[in-house]
Amino acid sequence: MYLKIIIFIAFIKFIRNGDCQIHEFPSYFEFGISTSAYQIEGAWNEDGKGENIWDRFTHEYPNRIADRSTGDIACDSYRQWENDINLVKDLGVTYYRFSISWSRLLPTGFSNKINPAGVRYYNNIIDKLLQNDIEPMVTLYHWDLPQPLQDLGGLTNPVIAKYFRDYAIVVYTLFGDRVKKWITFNEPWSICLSTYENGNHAPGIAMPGIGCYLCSKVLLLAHAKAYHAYDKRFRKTQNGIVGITISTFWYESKTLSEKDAVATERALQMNFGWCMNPIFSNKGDFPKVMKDRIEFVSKSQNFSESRLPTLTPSEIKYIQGTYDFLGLNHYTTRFIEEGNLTPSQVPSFDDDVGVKMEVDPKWEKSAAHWLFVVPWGFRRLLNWIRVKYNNPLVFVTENGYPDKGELNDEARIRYHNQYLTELLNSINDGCNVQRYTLWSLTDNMEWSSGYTLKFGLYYVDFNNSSRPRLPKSSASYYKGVINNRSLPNFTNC
Ligand code: PNW
Repeated sequence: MYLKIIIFIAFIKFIRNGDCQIHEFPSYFEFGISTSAYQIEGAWNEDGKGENIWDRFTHEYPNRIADRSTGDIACDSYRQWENDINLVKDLGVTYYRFSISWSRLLPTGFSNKINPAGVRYYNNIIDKLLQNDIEPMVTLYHWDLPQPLQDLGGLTNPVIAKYFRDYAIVVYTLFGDRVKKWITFNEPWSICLSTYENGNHAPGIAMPGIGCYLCSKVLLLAHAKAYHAYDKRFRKTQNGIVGITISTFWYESKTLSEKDAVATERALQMNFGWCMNPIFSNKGDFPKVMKDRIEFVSKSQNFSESRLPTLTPSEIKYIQGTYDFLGLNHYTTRFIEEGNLTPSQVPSFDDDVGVKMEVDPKWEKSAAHWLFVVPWGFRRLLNWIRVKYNNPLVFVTENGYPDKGELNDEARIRYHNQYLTELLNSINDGCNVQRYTLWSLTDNMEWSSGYTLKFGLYYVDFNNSSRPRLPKSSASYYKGVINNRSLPNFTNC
């Protein structure tokens, strides 16, 4: 009889939950919120800060920014940092992901001259966070390269890797007694493509099919140098961890055909795998499919060698394994079909990838032309990473939804609830995801979209010189999730 009751209860549980084991976020799971320096700080030329590539780009080419705006004032967070930390605190998150402005700390980009006001600013933020039991999680490079380093060729010049390491050492030395989670770079794919392929981002250099690949090699070496420097000189005494944040779309094959499946895998490897493989795979190096394809296309375009630089055996070894965690930024999904595989005579990254990308007209749109709401793609991606890369420790470092700034932002709430549902499902699938960081605390300077797209849980009035903040409905939604450690209406395991 006793056994029958147990079987009956188990059966009812099974019907209600399917194969879903948990409805609540596990006790180790943490929620956070993120921002980046250029997007919020303002004070672009104050207290000794040097010029960076976004200062130069927005000043020199106002028409390259949707609303001709700049980050000169942005959210005025350079002044309002204390208020912002109060907003972070109010959400109930356990950590805050923000970035350090390289040129606020080292005005010329070089480590021989440190700006005391910059040191003070980040010390204040870190100390106030810790006083409030919020852990600082710090990104070293969120797109705002010091202009003098760009004048040397930026991330296409290998020497920049050394200057990045020097900058990282200054940062570890100054703040590493209190900061225990470091992210070297935010989104290599965005950095290398937006900067050097299409030139949509500062400094606006369009060198299709060439610049982005040079950038990726320098960036990987810079990351590895910063990682090894931490390992050698700081890990023992500071006891922190160092990772990198890689962003990716999820790509889903449009059909069941073999050729579309191959195209989809190539697209994933040339987006996510590009910098993931060299660091996180057992063998290291750029993905084979990527090397083969670019070599083939380059040769057919009459280049003497592949446009993708080679990583030497010692470079491969130096880069491989330089992570303690994977930072993952994810927003959206595309369907993939095989594209035109006959190379065009004009080199470009898209031509190298050789796929057709599509969206489903039924997918819910957002205010950003690139972002469609496809929550199931998040679960597929997390599981693909689990299988392909030996289930690494994943911190989701960004996930967010853009609108026009509505205070009653129901679409944002829906987006986050659905994406968090899929994240919980992926934990049930066995994925080692331990953190979720929502993008973003406040509305802010959305790069070449200026202030036309808003990702914040807090509204900022950019027409008012004191930049007042107001909580949106999504702020109380997120607070509730954090407080209950579960999702409203979590059903579809
Ligand atoms: C990220 N995509 O960029 C950046 O890290 C943030 O600074 C930015 O504000 C945020 O996402 C929202 O855009 C991305 O096309 C830009 O998939 C584009 C894509 C992904 C991330």
